[in-house]
Amino acid sequence: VQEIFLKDYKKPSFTIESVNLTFELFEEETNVTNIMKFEKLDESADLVLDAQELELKEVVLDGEVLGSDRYTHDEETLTISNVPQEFTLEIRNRIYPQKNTELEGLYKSGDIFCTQCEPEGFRRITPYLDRPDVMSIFTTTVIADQKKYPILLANGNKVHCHESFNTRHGVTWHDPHPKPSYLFALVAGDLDFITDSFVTASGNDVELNIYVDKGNSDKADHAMKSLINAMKWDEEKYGREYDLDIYNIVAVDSFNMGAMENKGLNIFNSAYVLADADTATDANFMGIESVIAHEYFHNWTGNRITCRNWFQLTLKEGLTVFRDQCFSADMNSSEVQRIQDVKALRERQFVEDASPTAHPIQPKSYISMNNFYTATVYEKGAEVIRMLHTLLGEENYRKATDLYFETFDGQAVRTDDFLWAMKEYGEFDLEHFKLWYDQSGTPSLEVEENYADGKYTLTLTQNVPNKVDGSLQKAMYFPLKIALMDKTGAVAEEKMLIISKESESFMFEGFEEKPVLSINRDFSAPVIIKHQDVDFAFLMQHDTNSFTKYEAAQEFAISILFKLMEDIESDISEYLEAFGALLELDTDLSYKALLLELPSISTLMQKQDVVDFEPLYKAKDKLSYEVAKKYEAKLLKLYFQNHEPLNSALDSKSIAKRALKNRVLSLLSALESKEIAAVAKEQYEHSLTMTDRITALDVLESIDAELSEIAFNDFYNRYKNNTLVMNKYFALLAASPREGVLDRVMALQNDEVYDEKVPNLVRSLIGVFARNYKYFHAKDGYGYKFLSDKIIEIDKINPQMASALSGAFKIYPKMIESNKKLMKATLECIVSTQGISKNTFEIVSKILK
Ligand code: BAL
Ligand code: ZN
Repeated sequence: VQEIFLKDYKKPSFTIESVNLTFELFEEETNVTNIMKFEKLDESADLVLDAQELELKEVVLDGEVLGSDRYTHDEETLTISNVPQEFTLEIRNRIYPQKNTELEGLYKSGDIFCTQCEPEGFRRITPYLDRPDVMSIFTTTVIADQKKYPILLANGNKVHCHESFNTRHGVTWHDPHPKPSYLFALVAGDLDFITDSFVTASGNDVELNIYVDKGNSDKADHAMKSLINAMKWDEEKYGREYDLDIYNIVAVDSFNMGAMENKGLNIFNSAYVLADADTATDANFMGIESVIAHEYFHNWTGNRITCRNWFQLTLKEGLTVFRDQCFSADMNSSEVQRIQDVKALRERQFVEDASPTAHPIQPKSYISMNNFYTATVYEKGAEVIRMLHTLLGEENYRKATDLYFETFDGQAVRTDDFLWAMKEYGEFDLEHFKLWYDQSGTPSLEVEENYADGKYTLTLTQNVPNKVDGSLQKAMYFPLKIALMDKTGAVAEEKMLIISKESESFMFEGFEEKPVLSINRDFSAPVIIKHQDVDFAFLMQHDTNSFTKYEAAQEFAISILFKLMEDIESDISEYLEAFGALLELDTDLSYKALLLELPSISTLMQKQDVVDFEPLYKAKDKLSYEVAKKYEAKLLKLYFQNHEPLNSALDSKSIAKRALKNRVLSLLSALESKEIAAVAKEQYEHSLTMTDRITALDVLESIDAELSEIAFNDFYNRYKNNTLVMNKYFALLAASPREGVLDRVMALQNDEVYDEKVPNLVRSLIGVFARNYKYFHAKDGYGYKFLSDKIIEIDKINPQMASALSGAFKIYPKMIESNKKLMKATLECIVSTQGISKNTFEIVSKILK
């Protein structure tokens, strides 16, 4: 396997002025004709085109058919020597989309032809300089059977419908914007669609279409509404307008990612398009809003300005995630959005950053680029942009992004170029800040407080963990928002500190008594705060920052859970009192739902030096039970106050009520009582929303096997023809807390709905099981054995899916010895498998190192 290094980057030796593609789609094969106009930039260079799994038919250079002695074609490339300064190359090749189970390049999702080219799928379609810094103008003609594929789409604007001949028809699309091949897209199918329009700030009329499987067009309205909101938001917040006459979105069921921002033709995993109250949860609706916006925002941050090489991925992903997070915050509750973003960061990225696959947001090398679409590049990347936003302030940040867009439009650039624009309007140490792009691991910040004679001194000591290879890393540069409060909770001082040294002290004067510290407000930096002797109960009640208030509630519970791990009979009355105060809090209901959530097992696991799940579950079960027992009556009252089974509206108040009511029901499930089971049963049977039904099923599954089985059977019969809902069915059962889950997961693989070739289903059943720590990490090792067998099997079908599943083993070095031993054996079995993909090899071999 070959490792690619950032330091080896070389500019392309050729440019491609234009590309003219013709696709003739058939049931067995697809014929591709690719006419490219080249210009040579480097006199001595051979033309080396990327080409994978292509059946080459003909190569024609400036009208002359080349004999096979004029080029070499191996597994990865097509090389032609002695090419002139300027020339036209026409290549004909054949591909087999119907056999493409990797879902990269051109493939079939059900009856729909579709593409996925990022990062390196285009080379599986036709020979090309398949790298993001080669940008060209694409014209694409798609020809297919008229009846089976009435809809034919590609990037850009539709320029020509060809007259049908026999049973076939064709359409030509032209994209006037130069783009790299990874943004190429094609779709052919018999699809329903909804249409709308948007008038840009400059008065251009844009046609908006969302294409879906037959019969699903009534589920695309929320996606359309989200698209229109995103278009408006980007004009207002960033001054960015859309630049084509048409914007198409197509939903497909088999897709490796969430969605893809192809120019003018986004292709989406149907999970991020289709929704109605009966089949989608409130969280699904939010997810759709955010992913639709994310892909739309890429039009400027990704497409107009793209990445010079794949090491720059966070240039477009970190920035676009930050943009979609801000959009969602503006559309919904900003305080809830921030907490949820941080929760997701910690559950996915902090875990990755503490694992053998930790890498900087700008990695220095890769074996398979597919493995670097990570929480680090995306979510930590977004936190880095957020810190820049904090350092510059809203106004200067806008000036800096305007400068970035003006300067680099139409180019393939580096994160350094973005940072240059930020620095033009910001007063900060750019060189020092850049460490965020080069170093891995989550920094922690130890807090020490001193108070004497009216003076308060805050000493902060930074610790950046060593790199994966053991080498030392330097202290980082970041903004840290703090506040000092008096005993009534009034803020005496609110400040943004700049942290840049390994250890530094900040002094504040004029206090009559020791102030209370609220630190890392809004989670201004993606660091771990280590602070002893904190009065969490006070902060839970009085902190004026919604994030740090939430944080105090979590940290208090975490400290109590660790106390319970030491002694299950520990006194927890202080915590219970504080929890009781939260119940009384008069605040936004969706925020309250978050405040009442007990820490997840994953959160607790991250605080253990050596991970053992058994005591974590035991402690959490105990705390959950004590909370539910003490506050049963109050929780039930809160439940019924907010339970509106016949309300399926999507306004923020209705969503918040459902969030709170369902949180309360989940808390009450710890009682495992007949009464709560009856409440859940009632909710399952009579609520109109999927949000309510999902929680009810989850609760029944944890309390009452018999009632659960009845409800799950009902659910299955009701939704077995809806794959998106069946994903939920599989996921709920795979996450079950009940004994015997592995056997049930194994049996579910034989269900007629389950299909190992559909990534959503694999993620729901196998992926979710691998996060069911109690059973995945079972002491008999069967969980590990099951997953590794699946990885080896799925690797042959879809290496990207297999390497994603391998991520569940990242925790290996931190596990207790007995589990580690079992894990090691299964991991070794994976890497030594004959023909294992480079994707899976890269992840598993890093874990084993
Ligand atoms: N570019 C891959 C999918 C996404 O991040 O939007
Ligand atoms: Zn993206």
